[in-house]
Amino acid sequence: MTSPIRTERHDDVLVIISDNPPVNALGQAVRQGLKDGVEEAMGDDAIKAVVIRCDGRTFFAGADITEFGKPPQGPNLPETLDAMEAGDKPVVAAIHGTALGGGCEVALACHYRVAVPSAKLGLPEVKLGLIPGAAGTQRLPRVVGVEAALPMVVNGNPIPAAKAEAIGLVDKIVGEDSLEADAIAFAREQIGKPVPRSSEGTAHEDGVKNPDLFDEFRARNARKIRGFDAPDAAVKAVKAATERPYAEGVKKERELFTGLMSGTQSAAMRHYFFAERAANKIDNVDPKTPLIDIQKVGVIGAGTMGGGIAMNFLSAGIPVTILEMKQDALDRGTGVIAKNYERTAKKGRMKPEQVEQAMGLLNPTLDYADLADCDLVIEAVYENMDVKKEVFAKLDETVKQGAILASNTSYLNIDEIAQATKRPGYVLGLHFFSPANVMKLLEIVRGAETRDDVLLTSMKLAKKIGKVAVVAGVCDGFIGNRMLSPRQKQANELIMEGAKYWEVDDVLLEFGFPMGPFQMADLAGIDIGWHRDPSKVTTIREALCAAERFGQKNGKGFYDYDEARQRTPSEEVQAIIADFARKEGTEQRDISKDEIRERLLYPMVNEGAMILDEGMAQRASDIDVVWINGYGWPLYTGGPMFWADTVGLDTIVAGLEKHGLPVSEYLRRKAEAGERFN
Ligand code: 3H9
Repeated sequence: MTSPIRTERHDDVLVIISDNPPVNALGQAVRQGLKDGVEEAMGDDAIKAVVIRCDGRTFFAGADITEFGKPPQGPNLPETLDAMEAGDKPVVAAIHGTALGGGCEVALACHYRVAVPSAKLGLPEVKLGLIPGAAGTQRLPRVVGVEAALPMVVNGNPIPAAKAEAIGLVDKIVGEDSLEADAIAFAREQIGKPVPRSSEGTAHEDGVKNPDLFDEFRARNARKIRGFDAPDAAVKAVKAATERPYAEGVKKERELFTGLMSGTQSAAMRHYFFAERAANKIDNVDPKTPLIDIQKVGVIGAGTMGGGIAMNFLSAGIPVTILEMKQDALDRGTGVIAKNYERTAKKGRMKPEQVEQAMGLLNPTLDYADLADCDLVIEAVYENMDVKKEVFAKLDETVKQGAILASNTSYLNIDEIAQATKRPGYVLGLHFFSPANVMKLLEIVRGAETRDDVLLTSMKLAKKIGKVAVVAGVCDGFIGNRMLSPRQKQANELIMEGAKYWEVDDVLLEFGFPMGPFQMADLAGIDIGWHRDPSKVTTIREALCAAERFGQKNGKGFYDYDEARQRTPSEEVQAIIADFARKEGTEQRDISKDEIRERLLYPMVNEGAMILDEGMAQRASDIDVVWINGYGWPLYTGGPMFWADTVGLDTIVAGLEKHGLPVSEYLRRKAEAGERFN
């Protein structure tokens, strides 16, 4: 097999080039080639300097994740990089694209780094449940200081070249189209000078002088990193750089890295990495199918959902015509959009001119005729089949042929909606999650007749507006809400049987969800859909409304809220629940946290199994992507189906049986065969 690494001589400079598509991951052959290239340079007196660069779309984007978990094959990255740094001939990293993880560590082991303006550098290992493992946590703080290194290592977000230059990670920004020539010239300028070695840098002394930096950073990021093991290890590793000599720090990094690599969190997060990419692929659809050009989008309904949906496109520079029935609703809707943008600008996440640009692309209207030239129209009106059918029939008449008509319904039958038009092939579901301008998930619901180009175009568009899209089949609640339903049912039954509602919430919080069902109800408003008659009380929710407990909005719902919105369980509510149980003849008993967890989560796995069996999700990992992005399922468990694999499907089946809950044939079969979902 030919090596992905080649060398080219430019007089006294040796250029080592990697060509390992798609992202120049540092697999075994690349590491071997790099090692050989460095040896070639060091052993040749005619070579005075070295440049390392990559062909294709990016500098090394990190270690090859597909090698993780397999027996290691030498040479390993740390030893390759140590040999490179140890030499006296200047080595220059010439960076374009994204120098990530191990790739950033290659750059750090080089004596110098030059980058094109569009390049990005980062250590995203925490997003895979890891920390850098080739001395990145020890070299980086010695180059840029602890204060600049901590967010890079602990949060894992890449930084642009200009910022990298500002903190001293990049020595020079070079021409976007002249990277190699500029890097060779730069390398030549360094010949004869003593080489700066990152491992000998002193910038980390900011953390030696002020060790409080670490605790302060932890406190500032507490919410973001709750439950994750890797960020904590990342802080420890950077701290080691300030407390120990370099070689000792590297040892500490290795120990932490190895611990994480063998743990379940990293396995789960690596699973998620590939799951998100797999979700992009649609079975039985030729990826080369020509796409429909989307220049202009229409949105029906300027309420919370419609407004949020519109913002996605406006922010991506796509004009939106938004339609309402009445002028005041239209004005209210556009006002909310403007306010949301202003708030974002105030937080510094958008420039005023960007707000102006986005708002300039918004065209509010009361007239269906204004939607005629849209390429895609998304309906976000009231969840009622008759209303939706009426809207789609009208859209079919007004909007040009060849345009896509989508419904944002969260559970209604897309095929039935499509039949209201004469173009069912152009109809599909685009199910956004609230707040639609923030939440990453988009369920793309494929109707029986949805055309391949309509589906592929929607997938591509989702990526353009920054969404993570998953294809779902037509069934009640699609993937996400369909699985939420058995959890909600259990939550309600548990509190009737004696579990405290705050314990139900706490079990999910402890599991890693941002909130439980009763906190969620308080946040959304208990009175949603209430008939407003306090004398008619047939459910716990109605009883809460009758007692004027409407949720967070009036300071009391399931919980009592103080001014800082801190929740305290309410005795009044507990009495209401107990009263209901008595009236229904349900005997209340103590229920353990284990039982609560099993009864909430196992039925979801069972529903997920049925979704798979019916072909409503293309693959188990798609279900994981839905729940992680749309419902706060903790990423570090890999999603419901991956988590079920780690628990063991036989344990899930036994748990369901123990609690008298249904077990689908598919789940039982898989458990009996000792199989996994993923
Ligand atoms: C590390 O470095 C640990 C070290 O510290 C330890 C050393 C001892 N490996 O995302 P895309 C595949 S940990 C293998 O669609 P984009 C990806 O699966 C690593 N494969 O493209 C996909 O395959 P497919 C730290 C990889 O342009 C294809 O490449 N590095 C890797 O939207 C295209 O990917 C990271 O965490 C990899 N490292 O985004 C960076 N990376 O076509 C991870 C990608 O079959 N990567 N693939 O579906 C990324 O963030 C993005 O891929 C990147 C490109 C920004 C590079």
